[in-house]
Amino acid sequence: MPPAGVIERYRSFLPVGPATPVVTLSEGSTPLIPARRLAAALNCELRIFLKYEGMNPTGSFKDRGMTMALSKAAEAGARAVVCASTGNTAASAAAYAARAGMRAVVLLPAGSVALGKVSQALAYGARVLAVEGNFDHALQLVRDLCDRFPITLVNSINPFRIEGQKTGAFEIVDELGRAPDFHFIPVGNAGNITAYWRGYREYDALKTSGLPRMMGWQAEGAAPIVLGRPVADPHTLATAIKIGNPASWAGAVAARDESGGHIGAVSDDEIVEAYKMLSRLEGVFCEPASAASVAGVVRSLRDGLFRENPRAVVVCVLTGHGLKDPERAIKNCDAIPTVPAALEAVASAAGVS
Ligand code: AN7
Repeated sequence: MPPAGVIERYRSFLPVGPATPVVTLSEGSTPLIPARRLAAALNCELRIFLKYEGMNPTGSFKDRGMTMALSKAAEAGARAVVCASTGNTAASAAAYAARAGMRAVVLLPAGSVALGKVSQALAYGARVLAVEGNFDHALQLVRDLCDRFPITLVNSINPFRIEGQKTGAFEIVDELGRAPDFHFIPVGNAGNITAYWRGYREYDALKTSGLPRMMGWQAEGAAPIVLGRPVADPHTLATAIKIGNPASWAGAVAARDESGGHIGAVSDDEIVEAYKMLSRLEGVFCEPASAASVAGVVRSLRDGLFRENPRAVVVCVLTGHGLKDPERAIKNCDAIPTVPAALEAVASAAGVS
């Protein structure tokens, strides 16, 4: 059993000392699941693995960064933290702040956050504010707030967030025994692709574990890095990555260019298709934004990316749990038939009679 929490598991790689109070919920050590039925359905021989980050304590990868951000905030004597969020950062910040005995303030773009995430932020006791604007507006407000008032920013522009999140790459290499050939990952504010690339590089420098090509995926309606300019009014049903001006833009471009990778865009239809395949073929339920990584694999197969290496090792990061966005799951399916409480009716409706 690895030690509980990413700070203890990877302490020597992280900027913590003996005096740092470790604020943890035993995050990390998430499953790396082989996806053979998915590969078969895609008619390919790729060795696809799903890094199921929905299995973190608040249901997303944000917990890896938040254990670091809140531990360092506690070490510095902070009393309150704040973030702007499409939802998962808010849920995670609220949980780790509760754990640390601190106040959390979270700014959400009004009407654009999935239900599960809102319910979490409220349940963990954060001060939740709905901003009449999009994520990019909310992030600017949070930056200004932190310039003026004594409150610690825990968005991924906080460098400790990226430090914590790089542990995802360590776990993948520890489990595979080497880096994958390709690393597919959704891109929103671009902190996570920056973090994974840093993690792979640090491990490679120490263990010559190799480096993957970093394959980042944005939603077509929110693809500033692909377009090469900010998007003023981003839109996508994958609300987690509905971001028009990513804070870690430069980090994402560096990861792409240094690794010989690619950042592309997939449509909402492609995202939903991948989302359905994951749950129906593999029993792995992720939120729509997470499925952008797998939609990226489908697109890359079509574009012939794997022609030279059809049996490549491919990791897809599934960043958030499907239960984050129950409304989307239900919208994608037929209505549930209501039946009389009678055997014949049930057998007939079940399709077994
Ligand atoms: C499920 O919570 O930006 O590229 O405010 O929730 O590191 O931003 C969430 C982002 C991918 C993109 N998948 O990661 C927020 C927020 C899920 C996410 C991303 C997010 P980054």
